Amino acid sequence: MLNRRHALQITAAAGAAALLPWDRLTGSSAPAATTTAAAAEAAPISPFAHAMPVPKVLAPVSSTKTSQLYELRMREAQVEIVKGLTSRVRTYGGTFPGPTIKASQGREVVVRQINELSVNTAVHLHGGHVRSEHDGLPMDTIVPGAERTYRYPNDQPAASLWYHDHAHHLEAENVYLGLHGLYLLSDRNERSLPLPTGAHDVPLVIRDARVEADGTLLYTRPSDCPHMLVNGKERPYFKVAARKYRLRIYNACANRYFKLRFADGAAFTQIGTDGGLLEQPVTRTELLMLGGERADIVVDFSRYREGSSIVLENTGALSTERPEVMRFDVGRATADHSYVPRRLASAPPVLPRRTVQRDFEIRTFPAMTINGLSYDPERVDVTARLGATEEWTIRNVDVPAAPGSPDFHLWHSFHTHLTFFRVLERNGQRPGIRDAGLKDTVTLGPGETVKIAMTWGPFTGEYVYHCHQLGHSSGGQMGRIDVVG
Ligand SMILES: [Cu+2]
Repeated sequence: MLNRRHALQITAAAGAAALLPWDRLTGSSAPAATTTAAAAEAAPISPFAHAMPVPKVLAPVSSTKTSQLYELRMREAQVEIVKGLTSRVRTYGGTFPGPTIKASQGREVVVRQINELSVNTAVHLHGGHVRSEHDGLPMDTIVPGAERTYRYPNDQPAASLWYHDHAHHLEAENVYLGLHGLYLLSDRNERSLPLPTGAHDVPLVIRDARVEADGTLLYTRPSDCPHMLVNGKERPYFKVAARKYRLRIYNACANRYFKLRFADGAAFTQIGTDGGLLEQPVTRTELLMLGGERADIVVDFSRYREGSSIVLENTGALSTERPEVMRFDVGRATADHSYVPRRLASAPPVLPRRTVQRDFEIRTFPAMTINGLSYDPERVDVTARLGATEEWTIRNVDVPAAPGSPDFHLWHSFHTHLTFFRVLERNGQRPGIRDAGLKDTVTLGPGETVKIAMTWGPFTGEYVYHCHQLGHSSGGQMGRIDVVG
């Protein structure tokens, strides 16, 4: 039933659309690269024209037993996203997405970031437990021509992390235009498991885009982004052997969710989430993921005949969009001694008593706010004690869109810096598989409520929590938390 409140909301959605941050940004601060073509026409879509690349692994400049030093220059580059077109993008080190940093638990990673772009940047290690001054806070920016050295202690278990831009009001556009890369942290436990490794451990960085007919990568609203990129290429194909693969899936979209499934409905095994390996694997057929979330899965392609193809599709695509995300082309069977063990990691420690309860209301209309407030870096929204375990109830008060109309802007993905959390409840019920394990980003559909719990630490200092629909965080859907001793 379309009730009055609902109808008003739709009207508000139409009227407020001009105020949404992707509009503001494309109109004002966007560089020539994104504004020269006035959103004329998107490049035509011809799926499976590219082989999917795997982002290259960055070599350290120097390393010792306890530390590795890396260097990255943030600069513009020309890349081919849609076959035959050249797009200007913002990169870490000239590649789109950036190079992968491989880290090990117990060995510090130091990254010297040099900003050769014409915009402010700040580098955040998403899911990394790092000191405040190395967290890439929105106001802790690297101005054009400057540099900054970030230190990551890697004092946490194996997890599929990523580094990306976080500069105040600019993160959505900066990430969209290319400022993101993977950070794969391993540990002794993970290395001891019989999971697929090496060439059979493949990241899939999935995101939408709008590439204009002249090649311009245009930052705009997600419903105007018909292209779907995996590892920087529009709807690629990937040749696999008929064996098991570990696929680390990232939703790196600035502003949309997807619902991923194999076109034949085939089941796969989820082994990890944001915070690393699950205690035990689970069988799934679909992944609902919003910006910032990761899912680590194992897929057995030996079930397919040599020469067959299987499409990964997004059933969350708009009806005007193509659902294909990428295609796996299955080759011959090879020896495969990998398997998914019944136990992957030890159970996370039991949460101590929750001493503090907090409530958060997150909304898109009339403005991008949390508890009615837009982010102000000078205002402390939450003060938490180091070591305190807190319970946060987060409500998405936006109501569903009319059936069939785009609703990406009404979803929120709540992300905390510094520490992982556990989802205790979703809409008053025990959480399901998609909320299992340690999380740093939790998805809220319109009208949904989640209850999460976390222990604040291991460091004191200033941090943030925010919606990881980056258009929303850029628009103010973010709060400041100070952890005090
Ligand atoms: Cu949001």
